[in-house]
Amino acid sequence: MASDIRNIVILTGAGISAESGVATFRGPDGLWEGHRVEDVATPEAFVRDPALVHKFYDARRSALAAVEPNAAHRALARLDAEWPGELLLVTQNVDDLHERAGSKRLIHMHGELKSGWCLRCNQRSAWNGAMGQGAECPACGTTGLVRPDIVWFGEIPYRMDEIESALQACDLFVSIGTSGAVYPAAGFVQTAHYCGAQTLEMNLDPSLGSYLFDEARVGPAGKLVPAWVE
Ligand code: BJW
Repeated sequence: MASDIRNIVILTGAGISAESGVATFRGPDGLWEGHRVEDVATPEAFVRDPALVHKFYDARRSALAAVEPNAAHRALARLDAEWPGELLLVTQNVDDLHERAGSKRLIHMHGELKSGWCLRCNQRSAWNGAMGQGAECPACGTTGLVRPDIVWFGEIPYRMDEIESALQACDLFVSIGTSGAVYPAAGFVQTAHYCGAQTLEMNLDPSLGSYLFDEARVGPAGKLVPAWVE
């Protein structure tokens, strides 16, 4: 890494977890029982058919138990532990593979599968298996009003102020395994670039926004990320 780099922001998407066996959203296998993610990941879908939405997230939550962090997650955790400057890992993923690999300076901008959000008292709590069946909120005791703590289309992602500040201050912005189809994450490269950062993409295929990066490396994250971190 160039010696003038001190502050790094890394954005990850579904592609970084693909080699762990977690399905991506928009690839050939990107449908869930015939539904597009846009049809199940919206507040309107939850009002229309909460059972379907809970089923979608229950399936994804159960699948988590069978997967492990891969070489790319582990390499980023190593970088986090050893990097002396500022570093922020922003993930769009709702799995917990970055923290299981050991990353600490981490923001889940689209929420977390293992968290529930009570619409009555506004508290977040660890998800328990019965929440989707109308179990009580552990904070206020109300039943049936806990939804998955996931940022759906039309909702504001978490901790945007911190992310924006980090993007404006970084010297290097790295995007890994994301199609660049979903905003605001797809626009981070432009913010970082306008604020003077170098920009690097690592993706299996060039993303929709590849042309915006100073450098785009094409290949699997499990190979590219450890090679970049070393
Ligand atoms: C590999 C690999 C390997 C595979 N190695 N790579 C029109 C224009 C612009 C914006 C909008 C618009 N209409 C609506 C909007 C806004 C909307 C949006 O962006 N819509 C688009 C679809 C157009 N965005 C929102 O609504 C967001 N909120 C918002 O904008 O609020 C307003 C606001 C915000 C901030 C400031 C001010 C105002 C909220 C978006 C919420 C997204 N939610 C989801 C679902 C929840 C999480 C979940 O259930 O898991 O998040 S959608 C889904 O897409 C999920 C993902 O996090 C997100 C991104 O997907 P990702 O990670 O890029 O995955 P894929 O599958 O698309 O791509 C995988 C990539 O990996 C591919 O490129 C592969 O090649 C690659 N790959 N194997 C490396 N081994």
